[in-house]
Amino acid sequence: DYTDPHCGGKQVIVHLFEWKWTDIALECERYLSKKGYCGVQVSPANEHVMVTSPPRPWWERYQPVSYKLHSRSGTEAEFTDMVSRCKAVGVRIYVDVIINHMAGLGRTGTGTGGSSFDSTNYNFPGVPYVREHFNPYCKLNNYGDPNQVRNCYLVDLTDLDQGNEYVRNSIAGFLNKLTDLGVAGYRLDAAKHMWPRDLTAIQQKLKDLPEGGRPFFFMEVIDQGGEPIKTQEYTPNGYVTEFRYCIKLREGINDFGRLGQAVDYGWGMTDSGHALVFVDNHDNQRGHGGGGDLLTHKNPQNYKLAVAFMLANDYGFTRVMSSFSFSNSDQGPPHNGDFSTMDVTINADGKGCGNGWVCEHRWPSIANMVAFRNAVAGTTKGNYYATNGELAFSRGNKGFFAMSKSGQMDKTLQTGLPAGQYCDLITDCARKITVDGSGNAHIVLNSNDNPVVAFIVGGPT
Ligand code: LM2
Ligand code: CA
Repeated sequence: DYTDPHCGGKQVIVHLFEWKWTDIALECERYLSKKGYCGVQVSPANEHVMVTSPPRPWWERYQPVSYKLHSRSGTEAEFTDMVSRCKAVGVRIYVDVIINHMAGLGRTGTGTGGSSFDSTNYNFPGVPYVREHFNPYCKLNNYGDPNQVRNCYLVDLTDLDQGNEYVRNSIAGFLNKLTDLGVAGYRLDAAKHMWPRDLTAIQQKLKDLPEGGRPFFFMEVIDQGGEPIKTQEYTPNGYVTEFRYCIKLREGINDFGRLGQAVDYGWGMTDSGHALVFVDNHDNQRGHGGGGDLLTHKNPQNYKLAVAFMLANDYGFTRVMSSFSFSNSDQGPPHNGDFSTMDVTINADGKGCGNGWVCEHRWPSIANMVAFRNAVAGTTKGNYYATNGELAFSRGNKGFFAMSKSGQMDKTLQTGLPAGQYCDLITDCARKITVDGSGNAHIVLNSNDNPVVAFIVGGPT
């Protein structure tokens, strides 16, 4: 079973996209542990190409050169320090691993860890991999053909043959090294481009975590309906990304009346116990990887509502995106003159970041919903109320959530909760809610900044 994230029942991970290991270690200690985040998806940790044209794009990290732990985010020593410091405060690390391919055809030179490579000749001495470890060249241009999707070259990236025993052992060795360091799981990049049976064979070569249990796996499978490859082929291997939810959440924020149908099993959406869900990811927020018209930090008001709803709703295992600001879709992270990644600075109010880092995971309507999701885990929705611009529901008899598109609400609603005084989690108790003896409460929202209210039984009062 590859579905346990190993974080003591916590329910939310955050993708600290392109952050340096030193900054992630600090964020675990000063913030994520206190807010109840389960863990962090980190950018690829292994050695990758350095692309000069365009200058150092974010996507250079999706072209591996070797499995040495030396990337744009830092050295092996820094990585190791981050994993153990985060783990010590109860925050786990999930590594984005690229095992479908190595660097793109035609690329040669030296990687971030000093290894030479020559994709033209299929030579990656840092692993090492040679010609026989790759599938024969064919261009991937027909997503209607599962054989092509698995065996041909995605955007000319040199496609590894995961049916080859040496390749399987090399990949397993890489993952086992990360497991030894205390990593709790993996995001499998381009899983759709690998055969599920090969992933199973690789998983069978993996160690248990030092504290016991199988590593957590979530596979990137872009299934938006309409292609033969389905997320369900991968659920035996762990969680699978559910990209249709991104579309459903964007539509539902336009008209809250549609959020009741945000999970559409008629459309083939993944069962809740295997769906890794998110409002946007590092790819589709910039038009890559199945991107389109989605909600991102660039539309902050609707974005807050979408993420808060996702965290309140009873579907999937949730991932919050934490971005850097960008104006073109290739642009890499905020950098110094030598292209080294800039430090993350924290704003004085703690609710955002500087130096070009957006830190959506610190926005109150997002960050404070983590405690809500953790508290109501295992319950279902009740007392559902929705109009075009207002929405509210309870989660079992443990919590109540409401949001308003305009930021305004003045409504008496059934909460399903025991009578008493409750604190709004979003505003750290600046708003208080009284539930009367029949379970009703007068819900008042009047802030554009915090268009969401959430309270839990057993929370602060
Ligand atoms: C994915 N899913 O399976 C991601 O959705 C996708 O965004 C990734 O591509 C892909 N896997 C590989 O991990 C990203 C990026 C591409 C970029 C690749 C490799 O979206 O634009 O391709 O990483 O860095 C770039 C160039 C492309 C070129 C390729 C190979 O944009 O034009 O293809 O490098 O040199 C000739
Ligand atoms: Ca492949």
